[in-house]
Amino acid sequence: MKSYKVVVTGAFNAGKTEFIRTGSDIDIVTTERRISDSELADTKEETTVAMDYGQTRMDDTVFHLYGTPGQARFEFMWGILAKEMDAYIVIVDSTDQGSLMDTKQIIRLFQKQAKVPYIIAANKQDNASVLSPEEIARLMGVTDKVPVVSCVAHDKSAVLAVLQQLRALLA
Ligand SMILES: Nc1nc2c(ncn2[C@@H]2O[C@H](COP(=O)(O)OP(=O)(O)O)[C@@H](O)[C@H]2O)c(=O)[nH]1
Ligand SMILES: [Mg+2]
Repeated sequence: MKSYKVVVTGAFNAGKTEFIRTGSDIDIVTTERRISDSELADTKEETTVAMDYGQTRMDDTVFHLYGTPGQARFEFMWGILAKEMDAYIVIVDSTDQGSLMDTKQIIRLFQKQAKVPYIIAANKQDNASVLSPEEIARLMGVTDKVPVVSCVAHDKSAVLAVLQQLRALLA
C-alpha cells in the first residue's frame, strides 16, 4: 500500500474543506469556526482555523488529505501542515478572478516549503459564469508542467478525478 501526505490549499472560500469532505472515505476532522471578520462573514459562516483531515483510498494508494486555513492570519499553520508532504493540491474558486493573485502567492509560499508535485483544481465549474481551467492557467501564468484540472468539490467523481491526476504525477 502506498501512502501519501497531500496538502489541500488555496485561498479563502475556494472549496478546500468541501473537497476533502467529498473525497474522504471517513468522517473528516475539521476545525471550522464562526468567522469573526465581518467582511469575510458576508461570504460564508464558518472557516477552517487550523486544519481539515480526511483520507481517500484508491486501489493500492491511500491519500491523507490535510486542508489548510485560507485566511492569512492562520498562515503559521501552513509550514506545520507542509512538513513531509508528498504533494499538494491548490483549489481555485473559478468564479472569483480576484482570488487568483492570492492563490499565486500561496503557491509561491508552498514552493518554498518543499519541491514536490502539485496540481491546480479549477473548482466550482458547476457555476454558470466561471473561468475555464485554460483561462486560469493563462491568468496565473502556470507552466505547462502543472496540470490545471476542472473540479466540482461536492461531486465525488470530480474530486476522485483530481486525485487520480495527482497520483499519476506521483507515480
Ligand atoms: N457551486 C459550488 N460551490 C462550492 C464548490 N466548492 C465549494 N463550494 C461552496 O463554496 C463555499 C466555500 O467552501 P469551503 O469548502 O468552506 O471553502 P474553504 O474556505 O476553501 O475551505 C461553501 O459555501 C461551499 O459550499 C463547488 O464546486 N461548486
Ligand atoms: Mg475550509
